[in-house]
Amino acid sequence: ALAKGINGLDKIVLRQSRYRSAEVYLYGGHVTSWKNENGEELLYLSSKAIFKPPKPIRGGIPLCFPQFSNLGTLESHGFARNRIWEVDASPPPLPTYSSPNAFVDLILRPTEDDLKTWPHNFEFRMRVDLGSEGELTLTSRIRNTNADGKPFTFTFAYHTYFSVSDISEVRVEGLETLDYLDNLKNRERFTEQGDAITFESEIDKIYLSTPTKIAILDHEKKRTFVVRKDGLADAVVWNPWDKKSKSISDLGDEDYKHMLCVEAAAVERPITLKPGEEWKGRLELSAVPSSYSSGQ
Ligand code: TA6
Repeated sequence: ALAKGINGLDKIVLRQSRYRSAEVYLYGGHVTSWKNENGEELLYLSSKAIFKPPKPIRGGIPLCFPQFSNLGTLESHGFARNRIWEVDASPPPLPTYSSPNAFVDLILRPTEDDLKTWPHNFEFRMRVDLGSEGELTLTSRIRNTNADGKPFTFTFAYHTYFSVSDISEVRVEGLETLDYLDNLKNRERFTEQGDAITFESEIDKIYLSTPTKIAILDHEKKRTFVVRKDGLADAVVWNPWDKKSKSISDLGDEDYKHMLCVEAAAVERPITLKPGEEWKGRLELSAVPSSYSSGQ
């Protein structure tokens, strides 16, 4: 059901139990909240977030499409995150869903103006599903609906902001020994050495062809986020740290201590779709007590 969110923007509240819930704004098709059975917020959302088009919402899960980052002709991270999406009343069936009340199907089609800057017709459908164990699944399906016979190419990311208690106590497992492009060094390619990733300064790396499972261990909270992804080869890890944070007006100066972006993405090898073709990219997030998190 639709509800009114901040600044009167429409949002959908998904609920599995009294506290277990998620919220999705039609503005951006943007997940802004994901709460566990104790009512604890699992996503970071900036207290300075501006819920006003055309500024994308800072935090939650921004959708980067049809261009990840600012490498390309479009605005940074593309336009999907600052368009008003619609509820998709008759979505094509997906194989499984967890509960009739706890999912929503959204759709984005290009506006006339979008077609001027990115001249491709598409249908971007996304299902947001809150499972009975509190897992949050986002399934995106992007179809080329060009009538002119032309293929199109895009990059993509679920730019998820996780809430963490203290960034210097956090480690990420599943990316060690992988190649990455370092966004702080002109996207030069390096190989990650040794152990799990820990954080003591600004990081902005695109890990290439990663395993489908990545874990974020929050030592202080004794919580592990498990990220599972499908159709998205890469994973971006971003934390702006103190100096960069000060240049981001809708991010609190100290907020970098309590957030970490781990983003399921398709960046190194852009996706190309011919007319009629569809791409699917799936993200599944779960949050479990740390003691249960080891193993695959
Ligand atoms: O995913 C990392 C990144 O591309 C960084 O380079 C950083 O700029 C961040 O996203 C936030 O971008 P935004 O356009 O939302 O300010």
